[in-house]
Amino acid sequence: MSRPLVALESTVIAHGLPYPQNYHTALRLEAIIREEGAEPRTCGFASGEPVAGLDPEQLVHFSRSQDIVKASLRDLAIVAARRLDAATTVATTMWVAHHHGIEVFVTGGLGGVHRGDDFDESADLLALATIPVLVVCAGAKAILDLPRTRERLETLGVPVIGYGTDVVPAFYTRSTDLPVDARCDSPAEVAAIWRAHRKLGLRTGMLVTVPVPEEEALDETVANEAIAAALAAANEQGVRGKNLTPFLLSHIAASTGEASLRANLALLENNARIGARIAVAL
Ligand code: PSU
Ligand code: MN
Repeated sequence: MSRPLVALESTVIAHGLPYPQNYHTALRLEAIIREEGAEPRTCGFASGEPVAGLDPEQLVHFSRSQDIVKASLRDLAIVAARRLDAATTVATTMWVAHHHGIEVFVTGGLGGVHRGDDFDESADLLALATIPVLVVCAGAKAILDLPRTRERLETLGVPVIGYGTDVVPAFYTRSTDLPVDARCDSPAEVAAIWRAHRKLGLRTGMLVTVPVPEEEALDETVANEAIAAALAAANEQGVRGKNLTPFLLSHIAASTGEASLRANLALLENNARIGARIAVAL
């Protein structure tokens, strides 16, 4: 019997983490998924073609090159027509995964509604509303407006599952006061809800949120201060649009040093393990 497939994104590699940690992380996540009995498929666009399963050479290229485009949904046609190399976000990794018949996708943090600007809303939410893929993440990134992001997911009909938690985690930290729609404590429970979702013919994605491992979670005060400083810097320098998320993440990485990087790596590895187990349970 062939092993179940698990998709991974490439924006976190090309634009979300520094070199060389990004490359090592890409390989580590793939290894964890194999350990759990599934097959990893890191997604991206190579010379304008959608790829589910970048090879090690391509992963080096995506980790080191400064010329990798960050591609969300609105960029795909341009990337394809111009034959560009492009890293896929949550939104476009869902698209590539679905295109290749992959149902489970593991990532770190979801995009959502940015703070102070209700119109800057990630296409990750549109993708969740329209592409039937199960996305395992550590919540929406804490740099966002989490209550508004939670409301949008509800409006769009996206089930939000808490894996071992009753509240939505906040990426660097383990909790918020925002409730999940259902708590699951095993891969089998998640698999049962996803199968029901598909059987009902629902066309939306589903979110499985997993808190960052306790030992590596960022102190809440440290996280909030780093986020406030990053938002102030972005405002001052007029950073907007697709550059905003990478700018905020690298500002936080620089101001908290190792701590936020450690949290980021720990939650990615944990999500890979749980995502693979869910794929196996399916
Ligand atoms: N979370 C991270 N690192 C990242 C991202 C999220 O910790 O690099 C990326 C994901 O690929 C996500 C994207 O889909 O940021 C959202 O960007 P935007 O807000 O521009 O849609
Ligand atoms: Mn945006």
